[in-house]
Amino acid sequence: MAKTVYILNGPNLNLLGTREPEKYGRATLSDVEKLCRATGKRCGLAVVFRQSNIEGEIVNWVQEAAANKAVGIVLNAAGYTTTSVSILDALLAAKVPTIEVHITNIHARESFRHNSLISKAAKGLICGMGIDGYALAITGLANMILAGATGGKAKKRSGKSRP
Ligand code: CA2
Repeated sequence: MAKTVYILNGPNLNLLGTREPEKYGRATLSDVEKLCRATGKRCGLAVVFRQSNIEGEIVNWVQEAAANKAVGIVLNAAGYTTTSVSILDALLAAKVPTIEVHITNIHARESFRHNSLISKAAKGLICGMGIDGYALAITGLANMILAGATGGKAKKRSGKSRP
């Protein structure tokens, strides 16, 4: 069975492509999902893609990812990034390698966006690369899994080029 990555999106990301395109671009959340599915396929990973405006739902999905032995989580916690101790605690308990993603460069924006609580539980952080950040995160997780750097056993490459 294919290894699975969970792609979790926080509040207001359902509005992508419909408002503030100068900040977040013109791609919709459905475009992001397509990009993640295509990238997952290229990397041999199954993709679970979700968005919620509700903090507890994101906590439940992090727990679900751990229960289902997901090999990784790509998380854009959006506005919960700087406030949610509950999502942080869920990630710390889940111990699933997590890449934090932000479409914009949070460090070039208002200072209240700088202090991510999520980063304390993240293996990596990608920000400012637009929606390509999601594809980079999935590819990075796939490479980490191949290299055995996520806590699992090292795997031999198939001889094909890197995903
Ligand atoms: O850059 C990112 O991906 C953010 O996580 C986006 C969050 C923001 O609070 C973070 O500081 C950085 C906001 C998501 C809201 O998304 C919208 C998309 C289109 C229109 C309005 C909001």
